[in-house]
This record gives sequence, C-alpha cells and structure tokens, in this order.
Amino acid sequence: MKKAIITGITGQDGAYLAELLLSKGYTVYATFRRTSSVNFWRIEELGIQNHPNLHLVEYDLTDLSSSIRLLQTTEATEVYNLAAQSFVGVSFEQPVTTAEITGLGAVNLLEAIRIVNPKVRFYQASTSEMFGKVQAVPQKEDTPFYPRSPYGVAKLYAHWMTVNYRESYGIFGSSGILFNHESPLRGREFVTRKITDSVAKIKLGKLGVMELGNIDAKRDWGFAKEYVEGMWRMLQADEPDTFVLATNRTETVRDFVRMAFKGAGMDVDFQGKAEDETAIDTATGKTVMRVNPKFYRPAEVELLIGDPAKAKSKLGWEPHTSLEQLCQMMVEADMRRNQAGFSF
Ligand code: NDP
Ligand code: GDR
Repeated sequence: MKKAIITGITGQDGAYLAELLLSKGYTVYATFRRTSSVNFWRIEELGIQNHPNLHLVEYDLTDLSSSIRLLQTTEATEVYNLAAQSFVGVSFEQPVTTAEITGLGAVNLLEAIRIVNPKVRFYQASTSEMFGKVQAVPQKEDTPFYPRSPYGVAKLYAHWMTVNYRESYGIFGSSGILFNHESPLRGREFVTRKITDSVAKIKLGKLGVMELGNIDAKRDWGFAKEYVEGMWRMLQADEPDTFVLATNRTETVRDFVRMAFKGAGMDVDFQGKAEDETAIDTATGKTVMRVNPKFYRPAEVELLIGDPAKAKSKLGWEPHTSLEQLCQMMVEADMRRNQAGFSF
C-alpha cells in the first residue's frame, strides 16, 4: 500500500487530493496546523474525515525538526507540499511570514527528504503568480518569470529550490505551475468564491451589494478536482519535471460576476468606469456590485492564460470542466449552504 504525505489538508486542494489518493488505496498522512479552532469542513463535505486510511497529523511547515520527524515516522514515499500562506492580498501585509511559510517551508521538506530518504518523491505547489507581469502569452514552462507580489516571489524561491534539489541531489522533485483553480471548496477570501457566495446571499435577500477590487483582471480558471489529478500524475511519471496545468482560456473578473448572477437567474448591466463601476440588476434597477479601491493590490497581475500542452503530451492530463459549469456548480453550492443557514 502506498503512503503519501499531504501538507495543507484544511485547504481546498489538500481535501481533493486526499480524496483522490484514498480512492487509489493510499494511506494518507495529512497535516494541519495547531490553532485554537481547527476547521475540517472541507474533508467533512467530501465525507472522508473518518476514512480509516486518513491520518491527520499536527505539523507546521516552518519547523525543520517536525518536517524530519514527519518523514521518519510516516515512512511515506510521496510528499505533496500544498501548505502555504496562499492569499496574494495578505502577502503584501505579511511579506516576512509569507516568505517563511511559502518560501522557506518548502526547503524544510526538501531538507527532510535529503536527510531521511532521498528516494521520496516531492511535489511542489507552484503557481502562475510566478509569471506575474506579462512577458508572453499563453504562459508555459519556459516563459520568463516576473512575480508581482511577496507571495509570487516566495513561490518562485520554492520553485527554484525544488529544481535545484533535483539537479544537485537527484531528488525526484516536480513543480506544478498551476493556474487558478476553483471549486465549491474554495476559500471565501478568493474572488470566485467571494462572488458566488455573495450572489447567493443577494439572491436570498441576505446581502444588498457586493464590493470588489480590480474587475479588469483576467484569469485562467479551472476546476480544482481535476488539477489534483495532475499533481498525482506528476509524481507517477518516469522523471521529475516542471508542468503547467491550465485551461488555456482567460476571462475577466467582471465576466465571472456576470456568469455567477446568471447562474442564480439574474441579469446585470455594468455601468461607469474604474473605481466608479457598478453592476445593476436589470429586473429591479438595484446596484448589486460596486468597485471599492480598498480591494486593489499594490501591484496587480493583469493577465494569466496558460498553455497545458506539455502536461497533455507527457502526463495525458487535460481539463474537462468549462468555466460556465464550474461557476454554476459554485453558485448552486453556495445557494444550498446559504439556504441551510451556514456558509464556510
Ligand atoms: P489554501 O489556502 O486553501 O490552503 C493552504 C493550506 O496551507 C491550509 O491547509 C493551511 O492551513 C496550510 N498552511 C498554511 N500555513 C501553514 C503552515 N505554516 N504550516 C502548515 N500548514 C500551513 O490553498 P489551496 O488549497 O487553494 O492551494 C494549495 C497550494 O497550491 C498552495 O500552496 C497554493 O499557494 C498553491 N496554489 C493554489 C492555486 C489555486 O488556484 N488554488 C494555484 C496555484 C498554486 P490553515 O487552514 O491552518 O491556514
Ligand atoms: P489570485 O486569486 O490572486 O489570482 O491568487 P484571487 O481570487 O484572490 O484574485 C484574482 C483576481 O481578482 C481580483 N479581485 C479580487 N480578489 C479578491 N480576492 N477579492 C476581491 O474582492 C477582488 N476584486 C478583484 C484580484 O485583484 C486578482 O486580480 C490565487 C491564489 O489561489 C494563489 O494562491 C494562487 O497561486 C493563484 O490564484 C494562482
């Protein structure tokens, strides 16, 4: 029976990846941080919280000694490093913490692998945020990096350390450069889920207006459940490598707002420009979205669109869920949750 470590089980991807590996017969050691109120709502929604092969392990990525012990005690042969301070907006407010967790944290695991068992296969959760300021489109594995946030810079460090441990010590370290991927399990601080949860609340009369930042930003959004399959395939390949996972379609945040309202049976018109832009419900004439510059970032990534051709040819991976289907799935989940009176 294969044994895998997943760091970040309380996050979106950790939950989906655990579900996938359990379905493949793995024993999964899934890590969570000690906090005063740990929340396992995602694995509860997936119904895997009591799976006999799922072992929840308390662990902090910033601690080298616990990284070493994690490798020693579990004897896992695959490590998926999904833990991170992953919110770009917060990384501007907490650049040092972001560097320690998102950047150096990965090196703690790489060092633990080097010390305990260099044969362990390692997946690093890299990101399209490393491309940052547009150098070329669509972005692919050899597109130059130009990160635009402390988060992007920290991830770029972890990416290069993964490549460096591969080249220096022969460690099977693969880096997945994943473009934005969303789902009903997405955190509410990220824009798609913020929008679908707000649309559900507006539809149910629990909220008047949602406020957003830069709605001109363009993103390549895919479905998270399909992306974790790509992570697993990277560690089953013959050689460690770097792969882009993306859909090769990009839309603005504004487009996603329109799509989400449509998913709830509402039509909206956009009026005004930049900071004064609003969306009006065409049926009632009420303002349901307005831009608030408070949500702007000090530096923005304007356009992301990824080319997943390498993943398709070498891993047989490709996305199947359209953005319309994904958005509808998220709106329906948030309608259900808000009707039931709770929403994480
Ligand atoms: P989430 O923010 O949902 O989850 C992050 C996880 O990391 C949480 O379980 C969090 O725990 C954990 N974590 C944070 N700090 C520490 C720490 N010091 N020690 C141990 N665990 C910690 O992220 P996603 O699931 O969306 O993303 C997974 C990974 O993929 C992240 O590394 C992210 O940066 C990266 N990524 C995500 C993309 C996306 O579109 N979703 C795209 C590209 C890359 P807690 O609940 O305690 O905060
Ligand atoms: P991103 O995702 O920064 O791409 O990082 P996010 O959903 O936070 O932002 C996407 C775009 O929407 C704009 N935006 C807003 N964003 C948020 N969160 N809230 C708002 O109110 C809002 N209004 C407009 C943002 O400015 C941005 O342009 C995500 C994370 O999951 C990272 O960890 C991951 O690496 C990348 O995706 C790929």
